[in-house]
Amino acid sequence: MKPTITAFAVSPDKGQGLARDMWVRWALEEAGQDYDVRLVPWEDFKKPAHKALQPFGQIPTYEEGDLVLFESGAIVLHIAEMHPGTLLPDDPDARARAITWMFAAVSTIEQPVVDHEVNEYFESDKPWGAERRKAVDERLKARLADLSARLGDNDWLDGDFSAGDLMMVEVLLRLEGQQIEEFPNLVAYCDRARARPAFKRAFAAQRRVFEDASKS
Ligand code: GTB
Repeated sequence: MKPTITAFAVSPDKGQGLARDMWVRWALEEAGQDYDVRLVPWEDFKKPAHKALQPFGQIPTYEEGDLVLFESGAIVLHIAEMHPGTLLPDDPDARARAITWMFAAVSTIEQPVVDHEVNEYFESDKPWGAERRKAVDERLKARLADLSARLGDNDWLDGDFSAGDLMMVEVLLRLEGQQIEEFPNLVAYCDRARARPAFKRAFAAQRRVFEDASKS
C-alpha cells in the first residue's frame, strides 16, 4: 500500500534538506517505495486534525492504510521492516547492531547537537550564553571524536549502509560547516551518504516543494 507522509508546506530551512520528512523520504527512496506527500501549512500544525496524527503537532507523519505513525526514527524503522534487505541486514546480530546505531543517532549524538543549536539560537544573547557555549561545544566535540574514532576508515558504521547510517548522517548534516569540519572522516561519511541516488532523489523532492511554494 502506498503510504502518505506529511511535510512542511513552506519549509523554514528554504529547501536545504533539514526538515525531518527528509529522513522518511530518504528511507522510502532506499526501499524503492513510492509515496504521497500531504503538505501541512503552519496554521494547521497544532489543530486537532493534525494532532490526531502527531500528538506534538509536528511533521513528519506516516499513514499506511489504518496505520498512523509519527517520530521519524520509528517511521524509518517501520519502512526498513516492511522492505527486507534494503535498510537493515537480514542477519539478526547485524540487524540488532544497525538498530543500535539508529538509537545512538537520536539519543547520544542528537542531544548535544540540539544543545548546540539551542545555545546558538536562543542563548547567545544571555549573559551566561558564551560560558554555556564552551561547555556545550566541549560535550559535542567529545561525542563527535568518539564517533569519528569508531567510524575510522570504514564507509559505514557497521558493514553495509543501513538505517543506522541514514539516521546518523541526518543528525550530522545539521552540523555542516560547523564542528563536524574538525573530523574529516565524518565529513567524508556524510558526503558518501549524500552521493547515494536515494538521498539525491529525496533531497530533490523535498526541495521541489520549497521551490513550488516560492513561485506561488
Ligand atoms: N522527534 C520528532 C521526529 O523525529 O519526527 C521531531 C519532529 C520535528 O522536530 N518536526 C519539526 C516540526 O514539525 C520539523 S523538522 N516543527 C514544528 C513544531 O514543532 O511546531 C525540524 C526542523 C525545523 C526547522 C528547521 N529549519 O528551520 O531549518 C529544520 C528542521
